Amino acid sequence: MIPFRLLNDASAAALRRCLSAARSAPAAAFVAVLVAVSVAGGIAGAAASAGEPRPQPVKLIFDTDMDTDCDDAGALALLHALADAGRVEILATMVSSHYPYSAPCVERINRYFRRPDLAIGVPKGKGAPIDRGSRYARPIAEKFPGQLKTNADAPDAAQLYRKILAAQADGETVIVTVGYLTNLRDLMASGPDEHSPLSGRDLVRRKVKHYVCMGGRYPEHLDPGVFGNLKPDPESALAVARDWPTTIYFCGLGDDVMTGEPLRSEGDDNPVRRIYELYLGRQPARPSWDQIATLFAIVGPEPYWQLRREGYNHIFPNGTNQWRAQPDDPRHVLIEWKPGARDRCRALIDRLMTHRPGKEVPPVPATE
Ligand SMILES: [Ca+2]
Repeated sequence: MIPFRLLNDASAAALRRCLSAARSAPAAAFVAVLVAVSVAGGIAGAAASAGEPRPQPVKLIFDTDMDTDCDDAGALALLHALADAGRVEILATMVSSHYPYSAPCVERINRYFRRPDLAIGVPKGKGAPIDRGSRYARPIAEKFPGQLKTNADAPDAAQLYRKILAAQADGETVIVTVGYLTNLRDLMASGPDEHSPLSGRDLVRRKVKHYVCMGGRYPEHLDPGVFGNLKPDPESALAVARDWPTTIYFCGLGDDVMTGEPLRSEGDDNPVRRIYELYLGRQPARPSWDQIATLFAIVGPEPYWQLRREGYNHIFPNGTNQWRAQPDDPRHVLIEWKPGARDRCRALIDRLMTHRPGKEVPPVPATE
């Protein structure tokens, strides 16, 4: 609640100044004290009557695979809803997949939500295998209008990260990955260029507030089958977990948070509805891994989550993982549910996923 605290501190300081003035000029200052008290009370009252103080929008880079699962599309819809609510400024919607229609699919969703020009970068080097496929990305790219024909039309993600981060104030940008960690590995490995004299890692250290990683399961995930976000490109996952210079919030929640059913009553012009249809077939809903990480990146832990700070996320060479109590790595933080929060969070995700561009956004908890 930083803005609220600042407001109260500022009001208290104004009040102290008036009280001090009152000792030397009692009559005029008495009026000033009354004004100060009523202004302070009035602003605080307005904030309280609105339910919560209005936080500053989070400056966010969203990074998605947008290929094998449909929850990426749900997360991108939720992101646009929160941008329409003034809670987030979307700096870019990066793509970590080599599947050729993933970037066009992201662009089509951005266009539906009236942000057709959002920056999109894709990995140009090594990463997850290209043959992971997608049930929906190509049909969406072909049915809905847009500029990108394939990923080849989009620029290099690491370079785009550098350009965007260099232009931001220090320590303000939040990154969330709901796909592979390929672009972040490439960003950290990048060198000085026309955007910044800093190495990629130093640029991240200076500009990135923290990073939210949807990846792995907790306390452990030892199934070697290649699915999820860490195993398709384990080298990148290992490099980022080891070398990332700011806090990483790891999130593996979502298995039992089924969402997407209300999308069925959305119109044909909604690509997110179509993606869920193409992915799910006759299934009614899908887990919400990517939406949860994205929501956390924007609203912070309150009111749904608590943080486990001790320990670290041990990632094995094949991308499987295990949260270990020792040694403690102060950069690694695990996101866990607060008791009873899951159903309320699920309802909010469904409401945000069915947001229509230009329409009012349902109430969202204040940023911690
Ligand atoms: Ca994903």
